[in-house]
Amino acid sequence: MVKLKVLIEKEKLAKAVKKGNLACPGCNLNLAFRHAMAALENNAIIVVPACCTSVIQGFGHGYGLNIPIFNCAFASSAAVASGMARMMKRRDPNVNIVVWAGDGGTADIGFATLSGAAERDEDIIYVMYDNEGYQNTGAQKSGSTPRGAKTTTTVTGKRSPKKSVAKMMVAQGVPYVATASAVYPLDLYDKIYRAAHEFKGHFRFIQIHTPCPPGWQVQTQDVVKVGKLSVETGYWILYEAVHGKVTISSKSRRYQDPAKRAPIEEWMKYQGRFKNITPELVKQLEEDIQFEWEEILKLTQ
Ligand SMILES: Cc1ncc(C[n+]2csc(CCOP(=O)(O)OP(=O)(O)O)c2C)c(N)n1
Ligand code: SF4
Ligand SMILES: [Mg+2]
Repeated sequence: MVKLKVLIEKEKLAKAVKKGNLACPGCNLNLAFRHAMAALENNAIIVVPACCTSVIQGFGHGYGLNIPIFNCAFASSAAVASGMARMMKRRDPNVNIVVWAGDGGTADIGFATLSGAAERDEDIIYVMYDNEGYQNTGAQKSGSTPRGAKTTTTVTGKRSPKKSVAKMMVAQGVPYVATASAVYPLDLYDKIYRAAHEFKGHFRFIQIHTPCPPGWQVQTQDVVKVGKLSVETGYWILYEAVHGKVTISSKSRRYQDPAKRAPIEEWMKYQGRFKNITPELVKQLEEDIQFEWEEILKLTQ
């Protein structure tokens, strides 16, 4: 695993995220972007559909991210990146073409182009940063919102489970799939680095969990704790899959045993989106977690 000192040095060199940009205080997406660009050594062109990142990047003198960005229509990210990757193959094949899209733009609106680009094995790294809702437009529910969470479109709590996009990519046979979290930067760095260096030339998919203070109604000072509890409760599983074979990452390994997981209530108590959740929905959410573990563990064999 990369050393913290190296990550800090590389972030200083990359300077991908400018100080005082338009992200909310405590935004984990902003952190994830910084860590990811350090791993890519800024050798990338980023394709961004409408999402919080397109706000954070700003425009004109307010430009908040220090890297070439191409903004595209919501559903088209993976198609736009496919064209770009093919052109760059002729001009400068070493450049990484990276989609950086939200969960709404990936699990829902951009899923068709994502699946198409994966099937064609385009030379793209597709990053889905997962803040579990359409946060830029005021916290609506997405396919990636967990069961029980209140959003402005699920006012009594979402009734269906979180869509498992990374697992769908594994099922599609994508050469390299990984899940990561903004609050485990070294693990995140390693996965982006590996995607860029070991699997260049192929389609790669990385889903990064990025807790969002306003959308999840979490106090800024608690956001890292909530990110860690996402892993410690077993809710968010960190893993890598190479050509369909899953390896559970070290930070998640012990939580395959349900007895070692932190209680889900401990995670929910910091988040206003779970306020007054019914005991029935809590139970169903716990069942969702166990189901996901069983599904992922089957892929390790
Ligand atoms: C075709 C289209 N539909 C809707 C919108 C409005 N819109 C802009 S950003 C956004 C939310 C995006 O959610 P997500 O992809 O999860 O990114 P986040 O805002 O959470 O970062 C929506 C609905 C749009 N720009 N284009
Ligand atoms: S709404 Fe959430 S993801 Fe968007 S900028 Fe604010 S903290 Fe970041
Ligand atoms: Mg989102």
